[in-house]
Amino acid sequence: MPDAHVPVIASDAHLAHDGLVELAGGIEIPCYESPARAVAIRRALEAAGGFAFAPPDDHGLDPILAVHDHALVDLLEHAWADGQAAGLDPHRPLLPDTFLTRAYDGGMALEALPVRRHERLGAFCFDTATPLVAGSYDAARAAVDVALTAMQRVLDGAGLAYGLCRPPGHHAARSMYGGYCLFNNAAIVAERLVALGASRVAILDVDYHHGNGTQSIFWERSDVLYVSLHADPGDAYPYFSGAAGEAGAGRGEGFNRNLPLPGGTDGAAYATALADGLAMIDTFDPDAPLVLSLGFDTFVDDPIGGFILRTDDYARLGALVRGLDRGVVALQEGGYAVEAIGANAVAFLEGLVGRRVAAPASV
Ligand code: OKP
Ligand code: ZN
Repeated sequence: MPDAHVPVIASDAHLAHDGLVELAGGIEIPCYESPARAVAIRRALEAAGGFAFAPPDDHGLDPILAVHDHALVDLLEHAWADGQAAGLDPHRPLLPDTFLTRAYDGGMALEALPVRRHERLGAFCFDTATPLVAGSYDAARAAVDVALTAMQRVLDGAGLAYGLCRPPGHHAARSMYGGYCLFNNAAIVAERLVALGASRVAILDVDYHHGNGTQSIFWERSDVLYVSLHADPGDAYPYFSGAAGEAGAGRGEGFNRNLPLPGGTDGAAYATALADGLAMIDTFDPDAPLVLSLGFDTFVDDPIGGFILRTDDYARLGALVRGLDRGVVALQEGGYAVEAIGANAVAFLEGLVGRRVAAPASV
């Protein structure tokens, strides 16, 4: 092995964030975003070797409050207990049923919203796929700590660190959760890098879905470039953002770059688009490590994705990102083919660090 072991930051707090069900198209189905995903990734990295696991350090609330409204944090912290105090079934997750959409003219002031926070959910949540249970808040806090600890490893000199975040983050906006995401791990890391002195931070998002939360958080910012490859929102979740023309506003105009791709996109077409995205980042010339929102729901067998990437493709994509020749804070986002997600993570990270993927001894 030419390289030192890659730091992998992981916490077991995610195990208690087990929402059991999501509502998809009005149907109650088992959560795609399950503890088994992170367990599978961890096992595969352990089996592959070359990865050094460590728990996260506690970074406190301040980095979260630099990105998210206090009201969202408060909601996620207390909605479960408020619901329990009101007599809700402890074996059923919280899912909002009434949504404060922008068509709701004359929306109530925060102070006027229901006092019991489980009755406020729909003012902060945009879909029915994101159940909350007793352990959700602690898991979300731990995922942020995982991300910030991975960031710190790279600042301390590791060329690459991987944060095994769960829940994922890229759909979470300043005052909105959803899309399986509670806090925006990648955005919190980017904002923290700025707070530590960076003047140009790039976020590259290769999850299958558009990171509407990350886009909106940095929409008017020129110091954080958001580049996202994702399924065309014309026929893919999250439907209402991710078009190529969404470029940012004000000082942020030009610093949001969406690269929507059609259903059926394969590894070769994806690599071409990724090279375009990497060129944008190279031109931007970040003065901080790259923040990588890393999803594997572009995989051919992903149950909710429509691309056809294969495990070998991820090694190639990782190698492409390696070509940027910058430090990388890789943070786990989506990927729901649990049987393959471990191999896909190993392939990508091996490519990213410049190691062969499971090369036979004879080669
Ligand atoms: C989270 B991440 C489409 C239902 C989509 C939510 C998907 C959240 C994806 N019919 N449900 O970006 O992987
Ligand atoms: Zn996704």
